[in-house]
Amino acid sequence: MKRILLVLAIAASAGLTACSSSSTPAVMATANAATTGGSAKGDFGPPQGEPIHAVLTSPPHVPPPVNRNYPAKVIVDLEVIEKEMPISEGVTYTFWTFGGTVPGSFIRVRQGDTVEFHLKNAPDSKMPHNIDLHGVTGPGGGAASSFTAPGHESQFTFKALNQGIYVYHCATAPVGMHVANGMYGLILVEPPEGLSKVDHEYYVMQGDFYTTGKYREKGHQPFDMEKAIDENPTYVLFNGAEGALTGDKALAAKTGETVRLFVGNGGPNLVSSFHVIGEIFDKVQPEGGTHPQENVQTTLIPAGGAATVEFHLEVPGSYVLVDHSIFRAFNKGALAILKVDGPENKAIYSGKEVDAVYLGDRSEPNLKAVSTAATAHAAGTLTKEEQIAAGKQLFTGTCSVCHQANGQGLPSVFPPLAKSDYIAADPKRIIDVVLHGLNGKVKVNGTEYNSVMPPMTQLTDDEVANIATYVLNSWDNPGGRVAKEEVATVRANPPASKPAEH
Ligand code: HEC
Ligand SMILES: [Cu+2]
Repeated sequence: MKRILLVLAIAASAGLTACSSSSTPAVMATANAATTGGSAKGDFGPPQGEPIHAVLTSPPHVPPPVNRNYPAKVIVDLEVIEKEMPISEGVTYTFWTFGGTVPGSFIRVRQGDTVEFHLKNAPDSKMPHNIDLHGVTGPGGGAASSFTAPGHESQFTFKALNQGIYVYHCATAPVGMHVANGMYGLILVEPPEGLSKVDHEYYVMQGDFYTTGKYREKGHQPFDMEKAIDENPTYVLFNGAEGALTGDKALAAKTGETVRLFVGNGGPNLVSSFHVIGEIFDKVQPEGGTHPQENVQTTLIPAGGAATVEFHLEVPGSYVLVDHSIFRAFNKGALAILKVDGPENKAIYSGKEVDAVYLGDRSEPNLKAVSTAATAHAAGTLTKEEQIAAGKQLFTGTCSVCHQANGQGLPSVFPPLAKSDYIAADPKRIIDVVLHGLNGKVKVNGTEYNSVMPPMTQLTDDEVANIATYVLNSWDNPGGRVAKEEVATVRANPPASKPAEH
């Protein structure tokens, strides 16, 4: 792989290109400063040939290489669409998007191209919008020339002087709010000789989101300006939704292949410590710059910045993309999966998949039952069976790590929930245990435990209610039901019983 890169680099520096197009004269970086107002950088002269309409792609897809050896006029048509979409299972948010997705459509041009940019704002939009592309040389990066009211279109033209991977975003006041609602994406300006060939290119972009409700609080969630100003996100996500890149939407590759990720960070606030668990980046272009760094574990991606990372796959399995500010990964959603198929390679790694105990409900996301229960609750038709089904899914992500999927616990470490006489003695105390934790001596089924269960205040009221109902109706426990409202009452009160026997 390294050798191929080297050969390409030599070919490029010798002015050769791998392109097949031979009819049009290649104009390399020879324009003189006088004709370009002082900057010869990337100005390869006027556009040649017929104008080209840029291929735009939705994440995680990347348009094909431009495969061109001359500067062209490239027309980009991008529409701003405000729309409600899921941000997590059973949770919706009104996103403001470039092209209907978060992040927005991926744009790919060649250094030296003249880009004629058309920004449309959908007629049913409520807000005006504009675009600031970090790959533009000129005040505002296009923002001032692209302010567009609902139902209107604006147009401006720029020359892509610098190669690199650049963020674009809306810059309409209040800027933070437009960005927080998902208004960002990436534009790749290829070097004249193109990028080295890889087997897969993917588009991944992190963003932080601020909702009035808690993480995974069901229903439609409005934007919370105060949380945004405090830089205290409810969600930190790759590609705009929890689960956007897990399960059957995971990124895919095979062993023996090379992968290039264009990783952006829209912010608005957080800096990403981007890491792929179980991989080492062979090559990173930090901050989207030209000079690569090699053999990198974690790369910092600033808000409003991007990086290109490349790696080669040796061992099959699930590789987890995270923001290594790790609470964001496990408690705010900043987690994606690259699924690699192929034969085991025991000489490099002995094997075993990343398992559910580690990834919780994210390894095989199947939280349908949870949103079904939430919808039923809102409609006032929630049944015990729906609560049990939802609780079972949630138990996998939260309680099974310690108490085990079968409720048996681990001898002398984690007490059993199965046929627990501690639960039977007072079924509703389960709410208190989950919300406030438990420590000190407890006796369960004749065995004494003296350990600590941390409080799980991050769970929403309906999550606690459903988990408790599931536990009460499983493994010979006494049955019964816990309502969301009962959980709210316990949460509002200080630890009800620091029981005397502890
Ligand atoms: C990090 C490990 C851990 C997790 C996760 C955990 N527990 Fe516990 N749990 C414990 C420990 C340890 C105890 C015993 C505490 C003590 O010794 O005072 C306990 C005790 C309990 C008890 C009372 C004793 C019994 O066995 O009946 C209940 C009920 C319980 N947990 C329910 C839950 C539920 C429901 C969840 C998921 C929301 C959960 N726990 C998650 C570690 C955990
Ligand atoms: Cu906007």
